[in-house]
Amino acid sequence: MNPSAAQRPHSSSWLTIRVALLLLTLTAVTAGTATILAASDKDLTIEDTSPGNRHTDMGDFDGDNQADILIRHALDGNNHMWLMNGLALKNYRVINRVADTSWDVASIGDFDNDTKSDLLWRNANTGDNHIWLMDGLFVKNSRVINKVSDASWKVAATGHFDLDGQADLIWRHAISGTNHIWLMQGMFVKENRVLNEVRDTNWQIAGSGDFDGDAKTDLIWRHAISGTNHIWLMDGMFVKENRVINQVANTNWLIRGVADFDADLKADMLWWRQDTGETQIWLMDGFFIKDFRAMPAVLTDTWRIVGVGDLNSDGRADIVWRNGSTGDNYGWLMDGLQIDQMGSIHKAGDTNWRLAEDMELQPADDSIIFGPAEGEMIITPATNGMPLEPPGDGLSMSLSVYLPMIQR
Ligand SMILES: [Ca+2]
Ligand SMILES: [Ca+2]
Ligand SMILES: [Ca+2]
Ligand SMILES: [Ca+2]
Repeated sequence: MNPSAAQRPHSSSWLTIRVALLLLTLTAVTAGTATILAASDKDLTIEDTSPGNRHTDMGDFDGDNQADILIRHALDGNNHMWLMNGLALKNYRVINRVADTSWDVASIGDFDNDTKSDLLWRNANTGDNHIWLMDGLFVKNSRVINKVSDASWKVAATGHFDLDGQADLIWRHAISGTNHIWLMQGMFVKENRVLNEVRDTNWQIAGSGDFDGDAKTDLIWRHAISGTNHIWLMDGMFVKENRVINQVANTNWLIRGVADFDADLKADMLWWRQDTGETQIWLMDGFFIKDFRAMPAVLTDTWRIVGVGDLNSDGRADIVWRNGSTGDNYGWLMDGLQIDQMGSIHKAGDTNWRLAEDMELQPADDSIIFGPAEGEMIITPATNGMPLEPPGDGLSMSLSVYLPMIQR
């Protein structure tokens, strides 16, 4: 990464936030001199292969409380695990290859409560699902789980909803707006229930995290057209409270991470504006923004936020950037609204490597004029069940002897 300063001429560091219902206008602090990353002429890289939105929460695959990086090659299906120690690489290994690139990591979570993150693979063509229980650099166990043939079902969130320490899944149907929760028990679906329906599929689950500090995962919804945002505070499989929070009418602003940046045990939000490179963090207390700040704008369209997780085990979430043109990776170690330290992470030079945590970008429609805050989200009782099918064929795994591709 070229650390030289560069100025983005059209970078507007003022963000107007319309506060829903109160119609109060706040003004964000300016980003200051945004001189972090070098400018580039390249266009914004928008991947078009990923099956639906995925959150950017990183996994901790070896249980040392430091988030790790899993990267997958989009063409040959090789997978590499990087165990991290801050911005440094503690250890890495080629892990099992999944040659069929219809398979993608749909969820990262600790499904068996051993404090190590595991993987849910989903085949976008067949609807097959497969869990890998991970132990650091190794797949300790794997199993085909229930098939979901209808490709419109997407894993929309991963979290701990019933407090058994085993990560659960929320599915959203891209056409009907039906939502389901799977309570997981290791490699098995313990319980499959319908959640409240949100028929307007412009509502997307933009992230999940515990916003109110009750240790139960909550959901943040963002409307792709109006820019309205809703939080569902969850109590297990039920919505205990549902409120509009501050609107961000410009839908170029995307929520790129939901994680605890200030170690108050309440999830916060990382925003990234895809047309200007601006970033902003909201420190949350339930439904309320207790503090927020514009972070430095990243002055090139080729850098994208690809992961959010605590790289250095200080309890504060950090940010991983990847340059889609060069394969460079870069980290910001955060202390709340401050960047404590920043620097390069190892490089994966072949740009076909993708972080498993990365999610698809939703291109915004600039022609839409956005109005004032919309009202409540219409939530209807659920009726349509999700067919829970027997497991399918699963994925064929092979252990690759692919050469390491890590560069300094
Ligand atoms: Ca780790
Ligand atoms: Ca909660
Ligand atoms: Ca927090
Ligand atoms: Ca940290």
